[in-house]
Amino acid sequence: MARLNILRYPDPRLHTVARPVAVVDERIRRLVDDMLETMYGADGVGLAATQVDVHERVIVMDTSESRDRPLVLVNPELVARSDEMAVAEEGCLSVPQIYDRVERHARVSVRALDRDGRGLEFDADGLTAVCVQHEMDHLVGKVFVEYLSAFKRERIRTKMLKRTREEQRSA
Ligand code: GNR
Ligand code: NI
Repeated sequence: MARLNILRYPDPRLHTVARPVAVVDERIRRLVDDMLETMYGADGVGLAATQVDVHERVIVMDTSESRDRPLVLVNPELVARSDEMAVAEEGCLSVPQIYDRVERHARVSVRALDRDGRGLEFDADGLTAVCVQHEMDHLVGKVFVEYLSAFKRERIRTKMLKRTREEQRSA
């Protein structure tokens, strides 16, 4: 397994639309394992392949307190969404140290393939529902800051560029 580099906003590659996985083979399983190591290593609750510059529909998540319940979603689809919406504070490994409130469906029903290519279906609420929607946005090239006002987004973009520049200077 290996830890992968996570793209950082405003990297234009974060806006790539991922394509469906044709077969869940050894290559996909290796990607999944590397993504899990990367997610756990970065203390994240989720990671989309887009964030590691692989543009295929693969997500890993773990919203458990104990961090021992990995969830692998290949070709995820939302088969139902609640009318009820909920606002929660979100962060993103591609936009470190930025947190803001985003409104999403309170509950979703998810259909996907697992790490072995078997079908799975489940209902999610709370952080899991937030996380599934956040990760599925990444797969269509959308980052959570795009839900914020243009003013906030510009401020975040500037802050991130400045931080990356400073890090390069001190490296
Ligand atoms: O680690 C993460 N935490 C988080 C918190 C609230 C809402 C969404 C998330 S996802 C994020 C990891 C990440 O960037 N996934 O794409
Ligand atoms: Ni994210």
